[in-house]
Amino acid sequence: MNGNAERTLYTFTNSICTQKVFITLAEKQLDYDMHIVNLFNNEQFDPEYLKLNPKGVVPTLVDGDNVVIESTLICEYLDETYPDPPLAPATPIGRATMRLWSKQVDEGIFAAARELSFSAQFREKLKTMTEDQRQVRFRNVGDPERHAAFKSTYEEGVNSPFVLQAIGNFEKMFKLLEQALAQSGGPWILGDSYTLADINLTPFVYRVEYLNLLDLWLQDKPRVQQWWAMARARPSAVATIPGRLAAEVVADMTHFGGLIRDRVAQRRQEYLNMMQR
Ligand SMILES: N[C@@H](CCC(=O)N[C@@H](CS)C(=O)NCC(=O)O)C(=O)O
Repeated sequence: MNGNAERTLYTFTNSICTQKVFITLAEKQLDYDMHIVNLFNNEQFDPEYLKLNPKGVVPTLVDGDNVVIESTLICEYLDETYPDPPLAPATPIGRATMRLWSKQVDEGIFAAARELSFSAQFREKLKTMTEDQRQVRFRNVGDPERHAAFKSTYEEGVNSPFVLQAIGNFEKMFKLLEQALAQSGGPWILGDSYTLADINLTPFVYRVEYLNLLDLWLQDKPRVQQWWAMARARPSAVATIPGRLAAEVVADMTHFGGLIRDRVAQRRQEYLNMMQR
């Protein structure tokens, strides 16, 4: 990073979607400035910011004249614009396989990590707000499904049906990951090369690890364990995830995740029983 980069990344502390963009930028050794959009102060709904990102979310990348939103698309944009080192397979089928992983993140794993984080931690933060502040926060969650999840995880915590769905999404993803690694032969998801498939998953696996929950899913998955030992230690990931998180942020995730751990384990069993029928 430097103060005069041609690139600006709009983000917020511990934004899980931005972390994959951070890793991609680090792999490519690209400089950028960071602009903090304070989500707790509703800065994502500032009309000037909404001109860049009409969804009112982070991250947003401004690269010269180009404005790119959606973390998966930002990573692909960076890979195509700055091809060295390549982070996507050379063949169409390889890229389609890689994108199945980003789709899985965008269609389930992101929401799953969000629901677990909300029910463990952000719920506690919401409880410290005044009723008026809370209502503003609820009103500002633009999308009806997100609004329902937000309200439900606030009111019911881990007992929310959205949390059962989250647990199921992680269950399915880790099972598929074990199979994919067996098929590719590893060490990375698609085989020999580290790609956006690995990058896309890394922040979400870090999040469940920080929440003290990862071993619930990894205990019977030796290939995923090996993959994770390498993915979490990749210098680009170390520098941009643990390297950027303040000690108290990590301590909070570990503490609040630890409080829901037993109940998450019970609900995981509930999910497994339900799926056996
Ligand atoms: N699919 C989007 C999701 C973006 C997203 O929801 N970002 C979160 C932070 S990780 C956010 O900005 N939330 C705004 C809010 O909580 O109001 C992406 O991958 O960029």
